[in-house]
Amino acid sequence: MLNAKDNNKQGTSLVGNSQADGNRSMLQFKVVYWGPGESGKTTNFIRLREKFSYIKLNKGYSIQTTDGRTLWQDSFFLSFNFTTKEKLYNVIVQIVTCTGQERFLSTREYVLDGADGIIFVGDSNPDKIEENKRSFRELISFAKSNRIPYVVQLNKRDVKNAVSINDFKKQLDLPAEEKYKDETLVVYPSIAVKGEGVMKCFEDLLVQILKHFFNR
Ligand SMILES: Nc1nc2c(ncn2[C@@H]2O[C@H](COP(=O)(O)OP(=O)(O)OP(=O)(O)O)[C@@H](O)[C@H]2O)c(=O)[nH]1
Ligand SMILES: [Mg+2]
Repeated sequence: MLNAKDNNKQGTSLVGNSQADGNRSMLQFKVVYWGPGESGKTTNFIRLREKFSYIKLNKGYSIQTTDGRTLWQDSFFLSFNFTTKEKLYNVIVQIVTCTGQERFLSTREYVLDGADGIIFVGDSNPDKIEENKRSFRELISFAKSNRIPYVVQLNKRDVKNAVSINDFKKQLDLPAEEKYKDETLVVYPSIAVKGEGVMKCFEDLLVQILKHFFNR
């Protein structure tokens, strides 16, 4: 939930509302789920869409191959009110996932275009280490050069022999600490199939996007 705890922490308020109002300023952001093939990007997307059903603007769509892999992208929009410094904004967020399949690399560049924030979804399977590293390098080169906020999620924490969070951090060259100075996690553990960890990661990224926007 976009809840009171986060609101107080940031001195802001987020209230679900899909009614656009001509008197408010409108802001639009795009959040992209990025990561290696079959790490769980579409599963995150589906869980998020369920949890946000009360502020969803449209049903969204998924473009998949016949075996359920993302061919192009999944996409839906949500809308909520956001107050900061006593000014009210109507915020629209487009949430998209890109395909993890390397043969469709060119479509990923299109999906990333215009991104305001990125969630990297890593895979806990020990045989996915190299794919995690390769995909994360791609993301870093894009996000750093465009100064886009991103968060790192380590999904499939339920699998047998899951890589430890510390090893995953070493492989991706991430800080060993649990949290950054702003209290956000260096790695967000998740089990997207059960919906665990999906919301927290998304909300923390959203707060970073808003801070990045208002502090420019
Ligand atoms: N065990 C386990 N399986 C998961 C989890 N999240 C997703 N999966 C499974 O992983 C497979 C791939 O999930 P998707 O969400 O389609 O992965 P994706 O990253 O969108 O894949 P591409 O679009 O092909 O890149 C599916 O069979 C999911 O059910 C999880 O937390 N744990
Ligand atoms: Mg997918």
